[in-house]
Amino acid sequence: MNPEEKNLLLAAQKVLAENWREKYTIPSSKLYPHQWSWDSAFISIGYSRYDQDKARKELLSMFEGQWSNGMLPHIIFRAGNSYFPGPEYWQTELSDYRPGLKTSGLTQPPVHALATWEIYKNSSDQKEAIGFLEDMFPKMLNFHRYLLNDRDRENSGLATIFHPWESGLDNSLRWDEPLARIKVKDLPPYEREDTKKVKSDQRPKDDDYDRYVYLIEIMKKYNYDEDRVYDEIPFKIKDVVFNSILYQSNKAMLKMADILGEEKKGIETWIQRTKESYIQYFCPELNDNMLLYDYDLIAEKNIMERTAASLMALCTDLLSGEQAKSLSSWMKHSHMCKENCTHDHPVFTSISVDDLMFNPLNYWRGPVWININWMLYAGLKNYGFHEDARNLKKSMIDLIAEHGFYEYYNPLSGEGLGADNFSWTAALFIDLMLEEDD
Ligand code: 2M8
Repeated sequence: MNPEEKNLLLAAQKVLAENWREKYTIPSSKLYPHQWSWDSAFISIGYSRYDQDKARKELLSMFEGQWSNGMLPHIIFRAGNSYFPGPEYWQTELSDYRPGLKTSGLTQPPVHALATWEIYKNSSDQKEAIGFLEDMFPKMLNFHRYLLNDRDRENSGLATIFHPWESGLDNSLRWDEPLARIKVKDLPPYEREDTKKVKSDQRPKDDDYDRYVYLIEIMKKYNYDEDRVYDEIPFKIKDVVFNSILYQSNKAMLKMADILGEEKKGIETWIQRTKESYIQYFCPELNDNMLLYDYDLIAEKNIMERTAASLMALCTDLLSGEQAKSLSSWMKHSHMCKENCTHDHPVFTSISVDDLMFNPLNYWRGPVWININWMLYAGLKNYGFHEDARNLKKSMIDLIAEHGFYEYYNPLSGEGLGADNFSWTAALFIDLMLEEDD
């Protein structure tokens, strides 16, 4: 590593050190002062490269918020800092399943088993690593059981999300149509905190927030009872990103079960079920490019928006070599890449730059996100597209080196947007810098 790279690595570690709070890491002090679920998983992957203790604490502390029905909430409210909606708004005491800690009442993509596997692989102390697997395995099994039972009435091996926040890609173009159908009634007054801290043209619209809040009102009305919410909530999606991650996480669970000598049958059944439904739900007419589209259970149709989510099959092992090749060549020549952008970074945008709805500044509606690119990078490597993977890695590193550790980036200028000193950007940067080259 040259001195410049060393400095960058130290800068990334400094971001994490500043955001570390005894046993967990906040995503960013400016906007997100609590502990978020999939953030914690990505962050722990970064730590696993240089501080195993923090990596383990990060994930274990996240599971302190797990509900007794297995649900892992998307936020644990740790400190008294201002964020809307805060614990007093969620009122999770309405649920019989809530834990002792204050949490939100919905979940986020299950990246945790993938992260646990990375921590295990990167550990140099075999005994500690196994002890960690032993601690994590039952917790994650409960979480996945919740997702594939309570959240899969269709028995499809694909979990249903009830809220855009559960996708992690909050105001993605994919949710416009399902949200537009929702008629908001009797909304209690509320005040947004986010737009006091970040320019509003980089954040979701007020109309979207009304719907986010309204969906929580429905969950509260039914005391967070999964069955009743499943019946009543007007947003029910089989999300392609969420389920690609869940499938790969189950594969990681199988490897852990092997090491721990745990029963594998249940996990194998889930995997088999997902395998049988994945293409049928997400890729109804076998298209040459293998692009994927979420399935809207209420409208009973796919959401035909081309976004980074359409590429996520690459992060699973569900494609044949041929299918992966056509998806990757579509990626290479598509408007996701820099060919059509004016700057030097061939990183993937959250939606196509030539989509009419593309907005280079607004959150999940155009900007570049490092976690998405990092997952696509892993996918390219797994399918053997090493040169493409190397190029993508270099571009991510260059983008961050030039512009800093931001939440997201303007794909046309590279400018950092949203929150600064953003933890998962720093953590995944560390992972890229410290991984061994193929
Ligand atoms: C963003 O979401 C939160 C709500 O969960 C928000 O906008 O307030 C998303 O980018 C989400 O994926 C992420 O986990 C969270 C914290 O970084 O911020």
